[in-house]
Amino acid sequence: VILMIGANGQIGSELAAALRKKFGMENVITSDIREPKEIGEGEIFETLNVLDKEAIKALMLKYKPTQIYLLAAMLSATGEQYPQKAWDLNMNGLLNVLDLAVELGIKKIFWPSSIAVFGPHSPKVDTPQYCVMDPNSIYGISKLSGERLVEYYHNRYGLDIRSVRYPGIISWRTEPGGGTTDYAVHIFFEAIRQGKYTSFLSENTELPMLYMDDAVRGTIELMDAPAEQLTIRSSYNLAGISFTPKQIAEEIKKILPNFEISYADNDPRQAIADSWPKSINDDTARNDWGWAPTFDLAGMTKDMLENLKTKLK
Ligand code: VAH
Repeated sequence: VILMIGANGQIGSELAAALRKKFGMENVITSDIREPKEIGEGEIFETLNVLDKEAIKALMLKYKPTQIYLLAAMLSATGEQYPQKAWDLNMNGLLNVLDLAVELGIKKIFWPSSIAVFGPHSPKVDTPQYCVMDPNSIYGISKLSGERLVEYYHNRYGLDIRSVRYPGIISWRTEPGGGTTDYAVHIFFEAIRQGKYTSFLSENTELPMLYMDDAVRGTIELMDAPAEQLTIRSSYNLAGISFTPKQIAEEIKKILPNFEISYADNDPRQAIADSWPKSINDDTARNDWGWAPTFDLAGMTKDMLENLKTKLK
């Protein structure tokens, strides 16, 4: 039985669908701070505040999960508006889950980190698994601290915690909230809705991204890998496609020739994006558990626009 905490977000909602398909509806309990718009037939959902340790414990005793997926967090852009709340949610939510997992003997946990753990002095290109990491967003600081915590709880208490440093994730099923990389999602929604988009990141801002289908598959492949193969217990670098707003706009124009992009300047998210790498080296994930992305920029663009044409009709 899997308990997912923070299951209504951009990644959680699609991970939940994939896990239900793999393990059966009755074996996936989703939870989040508020009810989702709709709960599908046979789906089990519980409202849960990850900062309420007693409430988490009650759900764990009720459903006796053997795996926890902790997706609840405040992302980078929103975090800069409410840094104390972001730290509280991202760190104390994680600590609640880790301590309860030790107390109740729940071994397997998935917790996402992010390329936001890298900072201005980290290598910008082909950023390695280990390097200087001086994140300067509260989100990145909380994710770097979280990586140190999950590795400690693995070494000290034997928890089988697994983690990946997600790049910006691109998807069409759920509109994301509060991310710096979300321009790369909004651009597709606006290309269909308006035929134009004003990017809050400058045209040459190159960032590491990953298509949701690859992110979900990679996450499940990591969780399925034999524990003895895993050499990283902080969080694995994961790479997909690196591109700029200009490059993705060009790709969209190949399908929607009349699409127009413009650029807003001095958006606060630009400084966050400028502190992050342009591209990531994921050799360790490839060597340890066979990771490989499948979508390139053209394939992702085609899939996004096809699905959004239907969804936004
Ligand atoms: C964000 N989408 O923008 C998230 C992610 C690497 C980016 O952490 O905050």
